[in-house]
Amino acid sequence: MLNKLAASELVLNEDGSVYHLNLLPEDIAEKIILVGDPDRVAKVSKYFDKVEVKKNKREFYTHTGTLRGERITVMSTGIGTENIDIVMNELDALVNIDLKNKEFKTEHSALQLFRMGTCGSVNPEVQVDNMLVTQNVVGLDGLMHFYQDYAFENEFSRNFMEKFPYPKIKPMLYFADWAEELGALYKDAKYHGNTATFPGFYAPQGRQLRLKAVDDQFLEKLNDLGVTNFEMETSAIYALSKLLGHKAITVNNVIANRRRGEFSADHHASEKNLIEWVLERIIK
Ligand code: R1P
Ligand code: URA
Repeated sequence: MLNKLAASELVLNEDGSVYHLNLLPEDIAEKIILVGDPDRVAKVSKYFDKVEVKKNKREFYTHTGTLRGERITVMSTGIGTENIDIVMNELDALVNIDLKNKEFKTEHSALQLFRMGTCGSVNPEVQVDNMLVTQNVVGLDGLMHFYQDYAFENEFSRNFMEKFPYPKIKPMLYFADWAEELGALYKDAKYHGNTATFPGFYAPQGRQLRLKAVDDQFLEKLNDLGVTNFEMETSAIYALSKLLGHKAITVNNVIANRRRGEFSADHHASEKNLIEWVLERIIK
């Protein structure tokens, strides 16, 4: 691979910022909270002591400031792993590529990434309005089929792959190898789960409005294989962080229990609780 990147490969805006995130290297902290919903960014940054950077483009909103004296960034990713492809590559470019010369830096910088999201549960025992940290993640989206060096294996993944009953779908499995360093964020979570990341909200998550899903027992079968919950970003966050040398963890608030047909009675209060719960545990 050539060290110097062509203008078509690393696309920059007129001010030198990365193309989609619209950010310059000095706009981000080493510690970054990723949320799906752009509206959640201000709900997080209102807890900061001060906000120095507010930038946005498309669904990517970024606020950077300090909290209890520590520099921190909160950014929205929008929905889905295709957005995470953009977020991870452009965040990495901000710290590991010299944007002016379009050359890889010789010294690697590692980011700490915390996805603060929402999820549904497929396990009847996993109750709404509680925090779930993703231990293993099953990517049922297709993003990682396009990258080299993506295979990660452990006991959960071997068992899952052996028994997964849908030959047309190729799952990709990853896991959090950062848990011990996380302290209270990991220890205090009510659930440590195995998350499925889906490429859609309806049939991929077993929802049938006017269209039928290929298997109306899909969620039950995933639960039988040890899956506790599902959402739409974590597989790509874990896989690309690992490949790019960053540390990532997902904490999701469970807002729906699909097996019991329950939804959080007040998901705004639940979101506020998620934000306060995570901030309390990632800043000393
Ligand atoms: C679907 O409603 C969205 O909610 C979940 C899913 O992963 C998907 O992005 O997460 P966020 O609440 O973080 O967006
Ligand atoms: N996020 C999802 O992707 N699905 C749900 O049901 C809830 C949150």
